[in-house]
Amino acid sequence: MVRAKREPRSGGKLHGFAGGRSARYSAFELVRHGMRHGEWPRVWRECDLRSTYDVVVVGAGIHGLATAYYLATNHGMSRVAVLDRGYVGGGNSGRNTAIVRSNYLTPEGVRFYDRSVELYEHLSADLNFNIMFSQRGHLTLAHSDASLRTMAWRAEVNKLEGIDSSVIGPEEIKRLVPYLDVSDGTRYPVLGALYHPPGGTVRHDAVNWGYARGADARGVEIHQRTEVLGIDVEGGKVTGVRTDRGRISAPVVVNCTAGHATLVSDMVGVRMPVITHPLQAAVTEPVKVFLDAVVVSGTLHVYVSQTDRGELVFGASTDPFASYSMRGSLEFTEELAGHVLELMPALSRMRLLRQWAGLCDMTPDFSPIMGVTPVEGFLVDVGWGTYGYKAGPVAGETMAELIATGRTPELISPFGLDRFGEGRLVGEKGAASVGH
Ligand code: PYC
Repeated sequence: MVRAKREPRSGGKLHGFAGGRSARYSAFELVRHGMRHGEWPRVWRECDLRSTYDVVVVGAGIHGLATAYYLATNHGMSRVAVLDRGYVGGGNSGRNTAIVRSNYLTPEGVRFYDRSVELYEHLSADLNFNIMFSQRGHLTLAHSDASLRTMAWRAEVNKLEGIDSSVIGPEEIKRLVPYLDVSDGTRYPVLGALYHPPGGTVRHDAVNWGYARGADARGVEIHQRTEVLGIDVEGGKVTGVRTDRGRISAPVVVNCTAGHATLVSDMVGVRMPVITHPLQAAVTEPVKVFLDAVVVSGTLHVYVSQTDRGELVFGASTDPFASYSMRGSLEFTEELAGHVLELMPALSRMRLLRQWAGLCDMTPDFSPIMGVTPVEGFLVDVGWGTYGYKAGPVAGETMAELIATGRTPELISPFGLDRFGEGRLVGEKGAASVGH
């Protein structure tokens, strides 16, 4: 059964991107403020670091900010500090391709990411901040009988979980994406696709800023340029963190970092089964909007979407070596261009504007690691491989519930660290960068 499309919750008033926690501007005032930059109020405060908090969140990306936001909003916990050695959204939360979808392969994954899609659907209204969530539809192409079978398998799991997802053929694909070459004579013929209408993209910076502003408005403190140097543990329990701005006492510390998740967990001696690989992406010059869907080819290791500004955003598979480097490479550009042109030959004269890399903390089963650890008070929300951005809202919501109630929510119970020791892996082959 395919669930009816959810209506975004009404009643939230969008007050635009204006700063100020409860600012309301008329159109005229917005223009006036826009012309005079100095007058814009700060979107979140700069606070002195206190010596004690109830919760310290390490990492001011979407996961850390969402955790803090839901702690304050859903559980009334606002003695919370979010620390980041850089700036809000300056890590992987600003280095992704902002794709949102829930058409995974495992029932555990599908349920989890579907809750995220649901939260994204209401997030502009909840945060009173336009996150530009565009549910334009998501197509995963199949170029072989084997991958067509995997798409059919995913579609069936998706439908059983109430997700709008089905396998469609080349004619329907051509109708949805006229620029795609679905002819017979290509090297990688398009035999079909997994079509997931609720999938799409968000404006990732807006999500980061919206959560930061919402958390700050509820009393959470966001401390940028504050590096965690160590985490103190006494008698098997967390007692606080040492930072380059001083020590903080706290009974709960949550590791919400990406790219360096193992280094923070190492501070308390909890080893994470994570290997970090770069994933490169690139964006073109803007052109008139012609691409109405997100198009993915697992076989060709490429995905493409078009932003509202008209740029094409491309991403690839993870680089085949472990590294913390975020430099782009010529190999990536050459391969990307070759693969994109296999799919859409008409793009041959488009120019790339820039490229970047994010760091993917890959786990052995392509599922995240969430929940408690052997050190009391040290929680993790890490191992986000190629699926972190889309999971931000649900990860924040469930981690906040765990911290506030001490009970692990059902949605994240499959993703505990203990699964690796107990052999309960959640092999998520619907994740990007996993061979189909
Ligand atoms: O899961 O859709 C995805 C994705 C695309 C790029 C990285 N992950």
